[in-house]
Amino acid sequence: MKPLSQTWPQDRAERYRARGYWQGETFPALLRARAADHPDRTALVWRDQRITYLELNDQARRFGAGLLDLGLTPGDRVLVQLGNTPDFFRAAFGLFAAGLIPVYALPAHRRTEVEHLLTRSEARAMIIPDKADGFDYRGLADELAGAVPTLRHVIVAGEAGPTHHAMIGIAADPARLPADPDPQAVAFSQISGGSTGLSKLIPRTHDDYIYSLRESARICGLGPESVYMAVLPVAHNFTMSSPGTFGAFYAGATVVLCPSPVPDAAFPLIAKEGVTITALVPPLALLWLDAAQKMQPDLSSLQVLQVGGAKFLPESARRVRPVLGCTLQQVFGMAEGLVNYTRLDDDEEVIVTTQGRPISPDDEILVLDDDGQPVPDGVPGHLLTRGPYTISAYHDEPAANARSFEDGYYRTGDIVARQPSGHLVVQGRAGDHINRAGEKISAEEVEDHLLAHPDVFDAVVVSIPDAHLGERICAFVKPRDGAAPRPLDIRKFMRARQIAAFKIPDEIRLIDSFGTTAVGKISRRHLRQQLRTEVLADE
Ligand code: J2J
Repeated sequence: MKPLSQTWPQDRAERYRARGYWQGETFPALLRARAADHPDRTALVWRDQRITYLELNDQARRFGAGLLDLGLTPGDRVLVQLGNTPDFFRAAFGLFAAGLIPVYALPAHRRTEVEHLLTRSEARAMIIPDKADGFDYRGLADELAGAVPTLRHVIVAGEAGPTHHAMIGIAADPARLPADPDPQAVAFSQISGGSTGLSKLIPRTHDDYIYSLRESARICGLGPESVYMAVLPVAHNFTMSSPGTFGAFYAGATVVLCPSPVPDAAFPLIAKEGVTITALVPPLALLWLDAAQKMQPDLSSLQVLQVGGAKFLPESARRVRPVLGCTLQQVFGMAEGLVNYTRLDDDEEVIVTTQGRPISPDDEILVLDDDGQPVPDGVPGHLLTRGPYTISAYHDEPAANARSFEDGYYRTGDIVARQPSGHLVVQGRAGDHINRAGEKISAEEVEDHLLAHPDVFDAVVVSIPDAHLGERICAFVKPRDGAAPRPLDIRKFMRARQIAAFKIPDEIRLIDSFGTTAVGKISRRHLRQQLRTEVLADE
């Protein structure tokens, strides 16, 4: 098994320690400390359940010990594909306590993505729900059990079948848990949004991630009295760490798990639980703004609405304070590391027109032109960054690492303009991914699925600006000679390939040829740009 690691050059590591960023904290110690300091405080609220810090810590530790009893050993990877329920946190903190390494998948992922992540991480076990949103995760796990040689255990949060373990039955004496891990060791793997091909594994260490949580909690004003509501998937880096659920735990605050992002569910919960801060992607923020204008809900407890994951346009951003009565915080982050926030006391104009500035004084930011030369402030360029919580390599991806990292800097693929204050304004992407309501989708990956269709000769996938989603997926399909596939059938075909639903094109346009500049003679990137421009000219 290839170990997961993440390292920084010695001089930078020493600096980050000397400046107090890396304090040697670890996840098992963090939750244990909160449980010791304020055992009875509510850590999690879910439907009618309230779970204290003491209970969460105990349940997680017993579960972690039970996993070791199953035969898993520290360092083993465990895929976690759970939604916004307390089991996600029992699983994550149980794994931390046992020295096992969670690899987070999204609930929307299907066989293709899950198999890839299991294989890439050489996972020994996976933790899944029984059923959620009409999908039976157990059936998928059974299919994968034969396909992924390393996979030994399927653990079901809910009703388990004969070939699975029930999560509830896995428990043992925490005395058998190992000593706390090395703070420099990898705590878990996040996954990349993927601009080329399938997701890559992003190993994050205890020290680096906890630094970003601690500072995020401070920047977002979290304290023990704060109530953070998780609306977006909890496995997403934004919801986990900016400051997210883990940042809330860091601050000893309460996390409320919202069963659905729609205003009918979320607004009453905000009032009932006194939610002080929550986080949305732009399309949801727009939905909430419109609903709040109609419904006049009681949102008086809400102090901060964070919006991030995709660009929130100033016209929409401007509506947040008057309509919701709270401060907007724009968040521009990435699972690879760097996170930017507008500060709560920034001028309103800065809050509505920028995507914030970095967490750390040691986040090094480069904005470069196409030739790699720095551009002056205010001029858009490619954003590169390195710092105390930004990775310098994906797990076991030599080709992608050569493309994405240079001299310790991560090439974010984002085009930004920096203001003299250090605030960044996101202008777009250099690469070919589609940011559909905050979900990042690789054009190449969707094209590959389309090309597998027997009637498809070639396919080019582009992002099109969309009033609701921010961007939508538009696929140009050139059929094989004599074939006339219907868009409906192409969609059905893609669904049958068991991929996350958010990757199915919103629009499929059949096309006779890709113009005079034949495919193969110019780069696909260029072709995508050309087609995108044509669509925009039509609209
Ligand atoms: C424009 N583009 C944005 C923003 C992310 C906090 C918040 C978000 C993420 C996230 C995260 C954007 N405006 N406000 O991990 O901790 C686009 C950029 C970026 C990519 C990263 C966090 N906020 N983006 O979205 O790994 O293109 O992380 O490079 O999913 O989302 O996506 P992801």
